[in-house]
Amino acid sequence: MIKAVIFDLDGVIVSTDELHYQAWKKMADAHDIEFNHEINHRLRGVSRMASLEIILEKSSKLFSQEEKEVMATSKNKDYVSLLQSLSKKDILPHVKEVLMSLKDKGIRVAIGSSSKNAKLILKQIGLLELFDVIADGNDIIHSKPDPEIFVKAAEKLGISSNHCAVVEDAVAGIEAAKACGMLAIAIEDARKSNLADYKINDLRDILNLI
Ligand code: B16
Ligand code: MG
Repeated sequence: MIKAVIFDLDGVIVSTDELHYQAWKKMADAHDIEFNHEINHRLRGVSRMASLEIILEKSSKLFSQEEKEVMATSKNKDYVSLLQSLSKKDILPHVKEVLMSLKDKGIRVAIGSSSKNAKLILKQIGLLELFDVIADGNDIIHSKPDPEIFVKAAEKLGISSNHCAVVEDAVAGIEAAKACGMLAIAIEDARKSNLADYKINDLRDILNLI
């Protein structure tokens, strides 16, 4: 029996893909590193430092850990300033009605996001207060596909993993959910995953599954 649904943030609740792209692009251009939307797509659900490593695959130059920290910090500074433009209108379709319906059924709702900016993003789109629990990039050491983020969310909820469902748009997120025994619901890109328990086209489909 499912008692809680843990939502990934970026790609499920709101799309910040293009803002990540613009901020990484500025950093990559400054270092003459090739970066495009295709590479940006590989960064979905991947932590900030792991994203940087993917971008640096295109660079022939080797960077020290210190230089990498500077690059990631500068990208994040630009990304955070771009986040100021986010508002309610950026909430993805049917998010609010699904959250309200789940809450009406007595099912608790949580966020399990790799982003260290998750709370800022939720505040910008006016959904911060709606979630019972938020587990984000600040709570973990290992990012998806490691299950740590969802284990943390379940701990914060006080609900055991086998009573939790995860909604994810990234294949790595589905792997993470299955690695800790949760029900894995895939939307968008995550539908490619063979591990998903359910593949949905519309967020409202969750209401027929739970
Ligand atoms: P930050 P999610 C992820 O969010 C994004 O999909 C990914 O592109 C980003 O690199 C990661 O958060 C870290 O974000 O730099 O803000 O800490 O999909 O797990 O909600
Ligand atoms: Mg995502």
